[in-house]
Amino acid sequence: MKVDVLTIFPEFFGQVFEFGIIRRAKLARIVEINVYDIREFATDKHRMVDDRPFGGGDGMVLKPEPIFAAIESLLGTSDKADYPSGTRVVLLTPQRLQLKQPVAKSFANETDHVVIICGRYEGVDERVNEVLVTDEISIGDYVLSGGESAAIVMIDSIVRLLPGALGSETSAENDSFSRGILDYPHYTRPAEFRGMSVPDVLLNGNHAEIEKWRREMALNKTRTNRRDLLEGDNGDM
Ligand code: 6GU
Repeated sequence: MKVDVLTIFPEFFGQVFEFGIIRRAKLARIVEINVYDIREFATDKHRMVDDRPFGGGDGMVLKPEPIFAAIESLLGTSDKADYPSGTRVVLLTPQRLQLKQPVAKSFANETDHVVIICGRYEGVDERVNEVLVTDEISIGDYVLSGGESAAIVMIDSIVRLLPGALGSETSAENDSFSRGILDYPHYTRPAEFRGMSVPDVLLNGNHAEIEKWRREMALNKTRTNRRDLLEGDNGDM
């Protein structure tokens, strides 16, 4: 999979993709992640990427020209009807579909090229949305200063689902949410720590019992912490 990030703050991404699973996926060539400065695609002499909103109001709006130029340079077209299959152009903005595990899965399973436009300021010129963007995505109901941190969240959630990214010793199947419920509690050594002991069932080597206990604990935790997940409509897709 190739992931291209368009941002006016490329330095923001510094080392974030250089750790753990994402780093390993990059080294294994499971994913390639490129960060592009939108300003590089501005052609006017001041390299302007934003301007005041028509109609008045606070803040600045990201201009369409450099974003169109960037998409044309990356995809060879600026019409989403002509994108190759498996290519999606995401606009990260607080006003849309929330990123949930099924959304991350659909990107991991159905795309091989994702271009992520990081929104900023008061917004992005709507023509970007109309013509270039296939998926508008938010990461949750709170306000961020821009889409950059959301892009990191989204990339992480997708890359760890790519075949081979987690290696053989772990599996995304057991993650919280992958089965629609939370994860069970985990323990490691020491078995006794400051008077707190690990549940006996985990120490007796009976795998069927351990499975059953974990399932019960996961369900209990979900009932207590996230009852909405058990009640069907939790906003997924
Ligand atoms: Cl994707 N962008 C911004 N600016 N704020 C957000 C968000 C995205 N998702 C939640 N809040």
